[in-house]
Amino acid sequence: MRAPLAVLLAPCLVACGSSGAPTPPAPDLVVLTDVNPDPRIVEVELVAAPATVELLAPDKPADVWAFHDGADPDAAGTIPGPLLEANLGDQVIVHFRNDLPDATTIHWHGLRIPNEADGTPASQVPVPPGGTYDYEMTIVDAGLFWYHPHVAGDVQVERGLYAPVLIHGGVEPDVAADRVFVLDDVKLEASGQLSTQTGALDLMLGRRGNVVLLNGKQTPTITAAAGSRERWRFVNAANGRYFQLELPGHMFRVIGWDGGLVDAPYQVERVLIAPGERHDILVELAGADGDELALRTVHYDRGHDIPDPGPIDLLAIRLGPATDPPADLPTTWGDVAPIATDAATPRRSFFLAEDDGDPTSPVFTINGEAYPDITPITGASGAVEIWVVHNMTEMDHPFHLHGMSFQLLDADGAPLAPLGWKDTVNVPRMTMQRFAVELGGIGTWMYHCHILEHAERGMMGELEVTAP
Ligand SMILES: [Cu+2]
Repeated sequence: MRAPLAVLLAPCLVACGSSGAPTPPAPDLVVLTDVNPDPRIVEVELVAAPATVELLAPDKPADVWAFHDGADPDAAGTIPGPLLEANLGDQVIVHFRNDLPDATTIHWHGLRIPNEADGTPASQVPVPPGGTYDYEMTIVDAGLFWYHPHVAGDVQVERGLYAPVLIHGGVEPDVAADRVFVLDDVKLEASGQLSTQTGALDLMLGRRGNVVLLNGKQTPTITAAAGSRERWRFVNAANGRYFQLELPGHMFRVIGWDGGLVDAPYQVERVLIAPGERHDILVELAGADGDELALRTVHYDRGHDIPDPGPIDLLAIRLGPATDPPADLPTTWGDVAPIATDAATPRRSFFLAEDDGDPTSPVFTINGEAYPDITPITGASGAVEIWVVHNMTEMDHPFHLHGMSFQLLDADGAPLAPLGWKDTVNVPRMTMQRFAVELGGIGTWMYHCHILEHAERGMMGELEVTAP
């Protein structure tokens, strides 16, 4: 169970920096307008529509699909789409309008919300062109989440339909800035337009772009005070690319994962973020006024002999004059009680397989079935299960479960340290990952590989949660 709401509700409306002044959540992110004056209700109008953005260069526009703020008559579509920002405990109402030429839905990745708001073809009829749908939810988790379509996800997300969700609440460490970074890559023609070429390798590996983006920009620059502590929250919105982040000369203090803060932060030199995953980190920016640092992604071997392109810079950090050193870190973090399991806890096994006999149409399966020709699994709300995901293939697959979060277990079934909430876990090739999950709300929830080409070519299943 999570901590009681009263403990977690922090009076933090935009971002809690040490100065007390709101800090921008990220370079070039726009925030959805809350049209409801009630401080406990966030009510927004969201539109998906064709748009034009500049991804390659200012004079090379790309025709994309993008979200924009329907409450702002001057809003234009952006990549990423506008940030949805709320506080723990808020009621969120999203009035969605589809101005695309194709049907779509919005899935709120990682949020534990009612099934009818989950935004999949299993939970609603897709919204036709010109149609509308209202997503209503009460927020029970703080952290970074994201939203994207769940119809032809490989195509629609790649065209630009993805955006972050930031939920404030819980422990707030003293930081000079609290920033959201959405990572993606995109395949562009020399003209700047989105490539229409999807090759056999794209289908096999997940579509890989030739341009890497942070908040929709190639290597944007931020400024920060030398010696300051910043909080960086990352989401990987790419179809297939894995990001392995490093800031040379620095350590990252990981304080949270997909579903909120871990119970005990830990330090690493590199952070691996598979598609769909989030990481919440603290970094203390060492250097002097005038220095420039580079956050970059380095190669991660996820199988099938994908070549190493060398480090790719994601973000430039320009250091300004030093300010007062940050306050001490909190002594307590996420209040995460372990999901109790024992030898009698039911186990479910999932075998991930790929058939690339015909490389132009690879098929990906779970337990021998390719979506939509699958047999749903069923369980009762509140039941605790151990899921064992066996990756029988030559490449990694990030396994995502809708509507509920889980806790990673070791090979013997004991909770792994630190304790934290995950909704997407990378399962390296030819390995097995266990996790404990308490089945959530009643309804049909999807689980799938978050390499979207794999999900749309079979590696997806359905869990029907019934009344206890
Ligand atoms: Cu996969």
